[in-house]
Amino acid sequence: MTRYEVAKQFCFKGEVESITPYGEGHINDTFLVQMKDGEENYILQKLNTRIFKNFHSLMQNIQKVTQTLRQIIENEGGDCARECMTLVPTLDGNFYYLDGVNCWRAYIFVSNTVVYQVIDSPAVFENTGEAFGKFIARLDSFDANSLVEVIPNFHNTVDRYNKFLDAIEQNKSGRKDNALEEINFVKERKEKLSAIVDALNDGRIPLRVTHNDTKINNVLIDKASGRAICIIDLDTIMPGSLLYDFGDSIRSGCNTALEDEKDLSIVDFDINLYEAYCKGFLKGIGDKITDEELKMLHIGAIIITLECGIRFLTDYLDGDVYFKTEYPDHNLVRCHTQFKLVDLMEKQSKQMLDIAIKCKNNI
Ligand code: ADP
Ligand code: GN1
Ligand code: MG
Repeated sequence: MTRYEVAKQFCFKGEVESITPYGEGHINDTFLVQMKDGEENYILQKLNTRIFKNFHSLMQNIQKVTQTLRQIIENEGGDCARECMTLVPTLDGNFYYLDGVNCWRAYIFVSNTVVYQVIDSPAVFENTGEAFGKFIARLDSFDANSLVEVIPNFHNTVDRYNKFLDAIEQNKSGRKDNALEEINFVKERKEKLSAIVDALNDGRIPLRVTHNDTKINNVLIDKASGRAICIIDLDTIMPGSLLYDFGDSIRSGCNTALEDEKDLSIVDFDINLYEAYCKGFLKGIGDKITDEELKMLHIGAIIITLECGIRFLTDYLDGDVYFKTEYPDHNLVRCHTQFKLVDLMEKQSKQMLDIAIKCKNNI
């Protein structure tokens, strides 16, 4: 079915003017649905069902979480229409539409917002941190068992490492020899990779309801105020660790260049932005963070960046079957930026720990 035919299946107000590809996500196909006569616009998404096989449970997760968030935001006197994602039902009253091949869903488009691919403003990043911290705090008493783990082992770095070893072994793309240095970079860090998995298994840090994909283009920033108002891309909300959520924003936001920048000389780790995010995140999460989590925040940033690099490298070895790519070496280029960031963060890890503790003490 065409996207125009699919759009007719949703309860959109007014008449469709155009439906055009939108955003820079690596997973789903996203479209902006513009309506005629100034009616509000919509986001229409074709879910990547190769990755999200259990789309029914995924959509149930989103429904449950957005319902809870809406209630909390309302109680706090916030503006639900802009601060929470609103699913649009189909004509049959469902929250997704199956066209025989694909699974589609729609959200109200939150207007007058912007997403950043690179952040240069500490104020915006501090605010982003506050929004993500608050997100976790708001879901603190949400029953994690009521959520389905839509991608099992999503941030299980031990499992990621084993899949990476399999990919080397199988060398499906035949490109292994182009990536020997990168492969070594990962192998040298094998021992470090399991720190969060171990801490969760030992009960040193809690399993929580987390977002799991907190990169900076998954939060909408209000154009007028510069405030991070709405957290989006809720596909991976699952039980997880706060350290990955903190870390993924740092991975994406403290990078001075794009995730797929080819010129590594402009890829740097901005420690001032790190401090700004810490401040905001710790304010947003308040007393919900434990001492052990606080002491491991910098480890979260390093491990998730390493994990992301490993995932890009694994996909390169597998022949680009997971992430959307625009040219043959795209995944390898992405892997390089991540490994450069890992190297830079490792060298500044003591400073990163000190900053987190200082920010917590200053709240
Ligand atoms: P993916 O899973 O592929 O990353 P996202 O859900 O993150 O897809 O959407 C891709 C992009 O579409 C986002 O980065 C954002 O720019 C835009 N977007 C998504 N939902 C909305 C919304 N409700 N209002 C405004 N923009 C949105
Ligand atoms: C994907 O969907 P998107 O583009 O926000 C990926 C994340 C990665 C990220 C790397 C479901 O995020 O896990 O960290 O790319 N999402 C999924 O940019 O795998
Ligand atoms: Mg996204």
